[in-house]
Amino acid sequence: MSERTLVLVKPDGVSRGLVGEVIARIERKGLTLAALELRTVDRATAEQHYAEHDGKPFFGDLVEFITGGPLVAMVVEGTRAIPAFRQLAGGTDPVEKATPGTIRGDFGLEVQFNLVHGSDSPESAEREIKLWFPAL
Ligand code: IDP
Repeated sequence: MSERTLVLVKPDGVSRGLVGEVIARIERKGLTLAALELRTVDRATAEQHYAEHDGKPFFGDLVEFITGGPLVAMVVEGTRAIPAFRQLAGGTDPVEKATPGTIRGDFGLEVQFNLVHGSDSPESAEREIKLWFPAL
C-alpha cells in the first residue's frame, strides 16, 4: 500500500551539498517525489514541526539550527515510504545508532547535525505534510 512521508534535508545537508545524494538514495530505493521545495523556515513553523520536543534541553538549539539556513522539504511516496525512508536515514545518532550504508551513518558525526528528517509514523506524516505542504 502506497503512503507518503515528509522528508527534510536539514540546513547542514544543504550546506554540505548532500541534497542530490539524499534524493538519489530515495529514488534508488524505489520511492518517488510528490513535492519538493528549497525554503528557509520561520521559528513558528520549526517549533510546530518539533513540538514533541518542546521543553527538552536541546529544543532551543534545534529550532535555531533548523531556521538557520535553507533546507529542502519533500513529500516522498511509495510502498511503506515512512519506515523505508527511516531505514535509509539511519538512527538519530549518526555514530552510535546509524550504521554505515545509511545517510546519517555515512555522512554524519553529531546528533543535532544529522542531515535529514523523516516522519516516524502515519500520524506524524499526516501532521507534518499538512504543516509543510498544506495544498497537497
Ligand atoms: P529523529 O530525527 O531520528 O526522528 P528525534 O528524537 O525525533 O529523532 O529528534 C529530532 C531531532 O532533534 C534529531 O534528528 C536531532 O537533529 C535533534 N536531537 C535529538 N536528540 C538530540 C540531542 O540529544 N541533542 C541535540 N539534538 C538532538
